[in-house]
Amino acid sequence: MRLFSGIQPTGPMHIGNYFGALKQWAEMQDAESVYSVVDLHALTIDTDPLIRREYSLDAMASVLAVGVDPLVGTVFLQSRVPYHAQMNWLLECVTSFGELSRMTQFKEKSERQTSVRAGLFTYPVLMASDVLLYRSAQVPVGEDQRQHIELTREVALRFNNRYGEVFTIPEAVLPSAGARVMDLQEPTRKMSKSVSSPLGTIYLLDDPADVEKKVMKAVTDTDGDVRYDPEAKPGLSNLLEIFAALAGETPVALASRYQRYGDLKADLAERLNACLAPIAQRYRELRAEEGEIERVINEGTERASAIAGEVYREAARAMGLL
Ligand code: ATP
Ligand code: LTN
Repeated sequence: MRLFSGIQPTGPMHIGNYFGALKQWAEMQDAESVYSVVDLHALTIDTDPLIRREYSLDAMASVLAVGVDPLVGTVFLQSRVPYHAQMNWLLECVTSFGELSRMTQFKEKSERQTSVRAGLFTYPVLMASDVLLYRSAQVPVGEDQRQHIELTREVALRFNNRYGEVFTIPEAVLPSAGARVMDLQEPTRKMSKSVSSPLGTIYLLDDPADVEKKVMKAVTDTDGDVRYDPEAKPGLSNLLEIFAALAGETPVALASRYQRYGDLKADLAERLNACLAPIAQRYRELRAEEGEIERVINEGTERASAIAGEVYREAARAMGLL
């Protein structure tokens, strides 16, 4: 079954990206999976062009380091396949201003910026274009992207009704644990690449000592009862949720095995470090191999373009473009 997902090269990857998305990318990959570092999306945020280039290479290396294999499926850089920007325009003309105004991520992100780029407002349409260009049936993402996938479905249905059956209607696939990893210092806010929270964010490339420090200092509460209760105990429940994503157990089952926050935190730090060590090692190897990432990008561009070109032409023709 065709899968598509994308990740923005907006900075170093964190464990929210891993448990919410990248881990599933690796687990679900097959000959039909298409994964992209969506560098056009990252243009919605102000970044120095030289740093932007590095972020794209870093993001590619992170995707490969978690186990996504370009020999199995397709891995590519969005800006190398021009059909994404072209399809974006077609679909902007199938999406309403009102629909985009309801996107909660836009509301949150635009509040944090002084000058809001028009691209930040229309970006869900580019995301819909990404997914629909590959006729993807499933889209592995974290919880924060659920609303964008819902919009993608509505746009695809509207297009199909108006112009003929061109698109597959996709669905979001969320992990059972870790779909919304929260910031360790501010557990009511999601862990994020674009908000600076050095102690609250665990990066895939953090030193083991830093991971341990961040987990041990994670904000919890003072009632001392180890219990999974995201409403009343957001900090502790977030740690249990991360632990559950690592251990393949439920947060409730894990909670029942601990009496003290300190013991839970120590075990969690150890498990996290065991999970992250091979990822960091593979990442460093890839970043040191000059040319390897460029080879993957070139190969991926060809494979992605072959699929996307065909679907783009079909959509354009259906809308009446000659
Ligand atoms: P930003 O904070 O700049 O929006 P981000 O950290 O959300 O960036 P993206 O590139 O936008 O990263 O997201 C890539 C994938 O990671 C998406 O599928 C998204 O749902 C998932 N993801 C991001 N943050 C989290 C999180 N805290 N918990 C679970 N999944 C997450
Ligand atoms: N908008 C997403 C990244 C993204 C994506 C996609 C995810 C862009 N295109 C297509 C899934 C499918 C984000 O900000 N996390």
